[in-house]
Amino acid sequence: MPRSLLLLLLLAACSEPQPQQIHLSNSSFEGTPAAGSTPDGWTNCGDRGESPTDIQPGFFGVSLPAAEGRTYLSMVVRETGKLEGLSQALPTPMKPGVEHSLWLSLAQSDSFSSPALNLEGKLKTADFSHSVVLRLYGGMNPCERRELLAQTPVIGHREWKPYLLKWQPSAAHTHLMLETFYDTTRVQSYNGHILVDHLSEISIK
Ligand SMILES: [Ca+2]
Repeated sequence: MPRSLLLLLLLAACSEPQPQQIHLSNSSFEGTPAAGSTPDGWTNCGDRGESPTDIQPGFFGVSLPAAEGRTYLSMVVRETGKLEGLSQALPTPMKPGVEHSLWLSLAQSDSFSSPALNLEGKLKTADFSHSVVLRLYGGMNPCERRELLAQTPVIGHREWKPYLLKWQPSAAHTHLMLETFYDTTRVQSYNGHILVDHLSEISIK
């Protein structure tokens, strides 16, 4: 083989386009609206003994139309310290040390009341209208919080707004997890919620 042809073949191999996007499964959380239901494509990461996230609208006083498609996710934090989350395996791993970004739509419902175990262990209707944040984690297994990748601001607005999250993973994570967390400016744990819809693909620079 002539050396010039070999060089061309080598250059072509080196310039083979690498995947620059990671597509998520059911990134718009479409499904049949139901309380305590995990959308197709996602794995529930909530604590045992607590109900999973909800497919909205239509439950606990949530009536906001979807930001995209027909349905979306509601996730809570509980005064008992319990969080809600879900995860999925990525079709290709993240790239360590490279900037990743993802858009998503976030909102809060005017009202959100749900039966919940209180600090005394009794089941009572509780007010979950307080604001929370959403965290993104990377991991090598379902529901693994190996690395905190990004966190949203505290979400208190009642209409959908787009947010861009950016991170540089330290490892080639194979799983992405979403989980609620408290507004850490509040002193005590509390009941709160967030509405989540329309995740984009993960873009890699
Ligand atoms: Ca949707």
